[in-house]
Amino acid sequence: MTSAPDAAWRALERHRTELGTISLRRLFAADPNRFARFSLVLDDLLIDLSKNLITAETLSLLVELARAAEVEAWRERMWAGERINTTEDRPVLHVALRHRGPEPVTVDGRDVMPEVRAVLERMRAFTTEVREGRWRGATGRSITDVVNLGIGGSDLGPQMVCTALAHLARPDLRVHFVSNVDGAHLAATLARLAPETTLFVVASKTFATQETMQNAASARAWLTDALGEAAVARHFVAVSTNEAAVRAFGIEPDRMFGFWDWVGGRYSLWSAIGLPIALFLGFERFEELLEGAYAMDRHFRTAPLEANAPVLLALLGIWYRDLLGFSTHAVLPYDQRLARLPAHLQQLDMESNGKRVRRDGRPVERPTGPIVWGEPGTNGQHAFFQLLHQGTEIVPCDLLAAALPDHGLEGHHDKLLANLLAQGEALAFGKDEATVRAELAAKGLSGTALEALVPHKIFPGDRPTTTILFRRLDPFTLGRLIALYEHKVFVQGVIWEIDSFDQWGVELGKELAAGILPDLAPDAVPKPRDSSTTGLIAHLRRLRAGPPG
Ligand code: G6Q
Repeated sequence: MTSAPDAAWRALERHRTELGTISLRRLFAADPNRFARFSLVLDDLLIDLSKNLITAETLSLLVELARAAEVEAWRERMWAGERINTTEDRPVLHVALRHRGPEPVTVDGRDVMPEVRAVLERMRAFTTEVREGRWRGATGRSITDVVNLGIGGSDLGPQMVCTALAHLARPDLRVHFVSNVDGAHLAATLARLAPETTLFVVASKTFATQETMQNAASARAWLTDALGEAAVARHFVAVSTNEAAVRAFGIEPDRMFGFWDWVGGRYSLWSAIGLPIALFLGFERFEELLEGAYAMDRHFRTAPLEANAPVLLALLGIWYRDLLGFSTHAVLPYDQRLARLPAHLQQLDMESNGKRVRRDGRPVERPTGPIVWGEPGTNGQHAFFQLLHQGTEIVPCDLLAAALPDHGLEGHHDKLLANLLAQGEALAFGKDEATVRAELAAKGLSGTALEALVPHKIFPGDRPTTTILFRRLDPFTLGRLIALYEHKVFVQGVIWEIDSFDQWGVELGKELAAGILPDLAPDAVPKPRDSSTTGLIAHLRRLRAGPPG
């Protein structure tokens, strides 16, 4: 018997064949209202889908797929606190962290909101104390530098937000993020800091991650060498779900900010993992970020699928990945402050939907999550945009920008926006042979010189972009934007029938390195392995033993 999703997939496959070559030029010519028909407005947020390779029928078939896959029911199961992260047997409730309404959010019949609010209140009190200079270091000086020690989900989100909103921070309280176990990262950061005025936030859900624990131990030694053991109490706080390990490290529970196993690492910036954000920008700004996400949550939960921003972005991604065979997706913010957004979304998307088996263990039948990558415009234009325009891969792109800047420099922002608009236009409509010939002729070229250049100067077009515009990059807008992508990833996971909330591939890395570590010691007898790894270990040991002779 054909299931409802199977029938919806088949209908899409037929539609894809019928469409043949999709020409954006033709689609725009055929419908003067294409922009209005294919764009979505949520307050000041505009999402223009019109430059995508879709017709109205494509969208309605995609929406049927979402319906057949029971996206609405899965969405409600998430909000109901059901254990939809099946392989870890956990609920998925990052939406509770930014829930601002009076309604309860329950897990196993228990409202989690009182605990969520209690942690937020402790974050408010602590961050206010630090920012007002009332929290003193061991020698009585106030804090000027906060160092977040965390990796992956305990680093990327808060770092991205702090980078994006640094224009709202005070110059006298700086924030630094150290993630890599490469000591070069911590050493370069500490070299600029004074122990007396530095506060470390050890951010680790498990409090067992090798990189973070090594960085925390080295930071602790750096501090105690200068100020003595007793100083740890004034210069270290922890964000974790593992109270016993935090205590064993020497941080008392009153300086620990907790969260819960139903918060995935890549979805945790809304929890106490956001502590560096609140320290850097102030707790009110952090709350505005939560408000923005909450606004997107309400939209996602209530808007019909046809007009639901995360759902539509998800469906476009499905169309490109599964029906048109595009394997990557670029996020191109025309905003230098969003330089870390591609890295955050890369983790969000690739860790969530980089899966090859379905929830029930059967292999997936279609490609799942794309490779997500990107850089801010206009920088990317002078680098990899060549491939976007004329390469053999088609890369659907998201172009993002604020209408208004938050700096006072004249002459910049219009140029930035003009570039975004020009790129979207060029990628969609290209440059045809007749235009190329006319341009070259106008430059005085003819004959074989002209003929030799023509093929190189043609831009095929039909390269899809989604443009996302907002008034300003403020905490509310950023919160709304991140939640938009989170729900997009959720919807895709439901349609692909995968568990978007586990990360066994990441866990593997954590185990493997621990097994090899002892074999690097100079006097170790390495365990038998494949000849390549064995050879590499031997070579490293020779290199580390010093120069030959
Ligand atoms: C995120 C992943 C992963 C995780 C890090 C850090 O979803 O699970 O990126 O956040 O491995 O883990 P800890 O917070 O436990 O140190």
